[in-house]
Amino acid sequence: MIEEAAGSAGQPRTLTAAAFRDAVRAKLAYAVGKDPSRATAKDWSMALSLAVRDQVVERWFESTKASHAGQKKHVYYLSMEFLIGRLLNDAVCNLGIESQVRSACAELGIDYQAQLEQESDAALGNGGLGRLAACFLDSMSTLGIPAHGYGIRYDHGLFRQRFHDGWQVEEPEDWLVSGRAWEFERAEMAYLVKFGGQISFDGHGATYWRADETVKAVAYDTPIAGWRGRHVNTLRLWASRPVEVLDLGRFNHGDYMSAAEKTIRAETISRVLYPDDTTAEGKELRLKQEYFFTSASLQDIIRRYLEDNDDIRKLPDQVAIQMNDTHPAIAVAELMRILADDYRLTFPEAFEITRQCLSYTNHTLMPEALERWNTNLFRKVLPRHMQIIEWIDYHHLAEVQGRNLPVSLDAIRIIEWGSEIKMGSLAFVGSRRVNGVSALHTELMKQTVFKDYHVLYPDRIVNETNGITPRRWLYECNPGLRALLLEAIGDGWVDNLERIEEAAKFATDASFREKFAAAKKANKVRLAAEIERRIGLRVDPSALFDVQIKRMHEYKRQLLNILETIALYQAIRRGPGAEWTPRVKIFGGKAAPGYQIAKRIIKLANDVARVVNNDPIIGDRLKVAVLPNYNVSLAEVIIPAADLSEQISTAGMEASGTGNMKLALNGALTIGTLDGANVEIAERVGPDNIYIFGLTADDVAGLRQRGYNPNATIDSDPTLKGAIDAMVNGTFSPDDHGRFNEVADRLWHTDWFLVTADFQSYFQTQRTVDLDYRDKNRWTERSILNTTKVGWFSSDRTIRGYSKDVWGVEPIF
Ligand code: H2P
Repeated sequence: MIEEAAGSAGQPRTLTAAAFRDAVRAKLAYAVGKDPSRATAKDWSMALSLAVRDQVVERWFESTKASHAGQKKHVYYLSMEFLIGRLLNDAVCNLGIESQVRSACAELGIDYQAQLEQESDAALGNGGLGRLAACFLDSMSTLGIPAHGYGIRYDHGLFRQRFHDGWQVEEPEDWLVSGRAWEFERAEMAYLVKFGGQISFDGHGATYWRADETVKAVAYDTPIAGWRGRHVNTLRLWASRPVEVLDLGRFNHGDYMSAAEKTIRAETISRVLYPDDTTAEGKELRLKQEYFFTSASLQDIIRRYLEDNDDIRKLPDQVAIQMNDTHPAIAVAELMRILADDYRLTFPEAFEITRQCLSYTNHTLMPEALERWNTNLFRKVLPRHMQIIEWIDYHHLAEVQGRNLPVSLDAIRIIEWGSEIKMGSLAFVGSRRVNGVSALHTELMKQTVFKDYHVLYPDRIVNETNGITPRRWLYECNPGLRALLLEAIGDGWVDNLERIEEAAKFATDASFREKFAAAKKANKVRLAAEIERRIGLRVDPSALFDVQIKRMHEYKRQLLNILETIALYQAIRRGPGAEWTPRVKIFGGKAAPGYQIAKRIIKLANDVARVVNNDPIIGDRLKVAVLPNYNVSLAEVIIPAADLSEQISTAGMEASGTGNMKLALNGALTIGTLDGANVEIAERVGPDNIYIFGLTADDVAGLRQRGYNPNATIDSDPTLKGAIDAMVNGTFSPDDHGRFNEVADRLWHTDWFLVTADFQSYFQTQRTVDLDYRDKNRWTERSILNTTKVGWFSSDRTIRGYSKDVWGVEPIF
């Protein structure tokens, strides 16, 4: 038994190191089944996690009871992605038991840090969208907002990235292979999800859906503890299982493969995140995944609601459902289907209830991400939903026609020309609120993609600028800076990040500055060791660490950064004796498996790195580190060590960005365009503490409308031309001169992302960075101002905004 002083909900409790040590020993013996003398590092890490989990679970029960008893409105966050990362340190820090856990580990002779690294990353997401969902879970628990996250328990999350001769190779991620301490399988918590088949009506109002295929969604629950362990919410992920485990008849006839066929088909649905959807099979699988988790979640939401309530019409009083992007947008039709077909409400009633429950977050204006489904495929997989969407579209149009407003009817149609369903439109029409993720992005939503809808529903679009959790992104990942802040201003900033500004006054204090610089240096030493361990490259920790970490995408313009690297390389070669500011360019990011040009840009980065890093003329003046398999855990090592944060997207294209916030909070200065949340970061840190360059969103729109011709720009800029020429003359690809022709051709001919248009301004700004970095005191001062001025970007602030403007919910304490 663990001795601890009983704590009531909301009160931190005390746990002794000795009690915790005994608990770990007991877990090792009775849960893992190992003797200490035989236990491997994995076994210890499992025992440790299970002992910590016990601490979470007690609070979890209390939170669940409290949220039922309080009868407060509950949030359900539906997301195809949750980029959780590791959970052990998160739980330990949030519960405030770090010192006991560390002492217990020391007594047991195990290294806490090494234990943390045994845990595999839950990489159930792609980039910012999935990580945002994970930060929101932390904030909802911290603030006491009763909530569930709902998603898919992929057997394999986002692929593991390896470089083979500089090319990206994708391998399956095996995060579940050595067991997972944090989740509980709920075999009894299962729902049937149907696909395909026929719809019939009995003439008395009843509708029957005779499906072709039915699978079972089984729940796996992970408790998510908030800061100070006051409240614990649930992340419920669905795994797809067959309804019948085995066709015993076929099996007994020796037909073993086909006996298992249904199992394989069913389990395919939760097999991988983002199956390649360039094939018809891939598209169908993706649609099934989206419906699968949405349907199971909605069935679960209604079951929970009916445990405490009996009038289905009052669902919106208790339930706020957030659709994270368009992936769960089928919720609009599914909730209507359940209300109309299972609870026999009329369509107009069902639609009104649905619209009051649901809200939708848009994360990008790029057409590729606003999903569209071919109506034939859709009708085949979800015949009943097709009828419902036709009904919504028809009645919505009819209603709008009656209002005589200046909108284009074509633009507001959900089903375009009878052949495609626009899921962004479905989500908009079926939502109570629709939000963008930064001020600029929300404004652009109103002016472009959702222009006509905005005329129809001027109050529906709201802005909720993204945020990040300061627990994971400072308190846990940056112990040096954490200690310094605790010493200087106490721990109030962890509860309310805006209080971090209390440390701004120390920016000019020599002793604080020295300690701040020392913490940064220690983080850089740690990253340098990690770079050497991962790719065998030695870098000098006193060089400027220049970081671009994010999904590989043309609009994020890693290519602009690489071109600048080439130009800098050429300049150093021309004048090695000049005074150069040593720089390490650090890249991390994965390209979608089917995105050929992005994969070629990764190869370019690796080719440039090989040449630059091995050129004796260059030495330590410039190094390029392209780190494979960028994920949450690697981000936790890179971010605290960064001096410069690259946020260089084509203006108007990055909805918000959240890496920009994490890096600034950890003291990196941003070099960026006026895009996404960079605009709001610039307002807060002030123009002296950020490097803004390049075209604005308005400039970009204007230039694109007039028609941009990159030829003239390239011809008139020898630095730029020299860099592009080097890409195609074999400097970096002596074995294949033509390897980057296509990349260069795009720059010469269309350059949709305006890399060439922004190059000169970017290059010059980088030279200012070089000069500024030499003044270490001044740089540290500005770095401190970044850390202390970006407290507003806490996801706690974002969640307060959603709670008030979007969900209408209140904390339970
Ligand atoms: C996306 C947007 C980001 C945004 C994030 C969260 C899709 O993430 O592009 O601008 O900050 O959602 O709202 P990402 O590109 O990192 O995959």
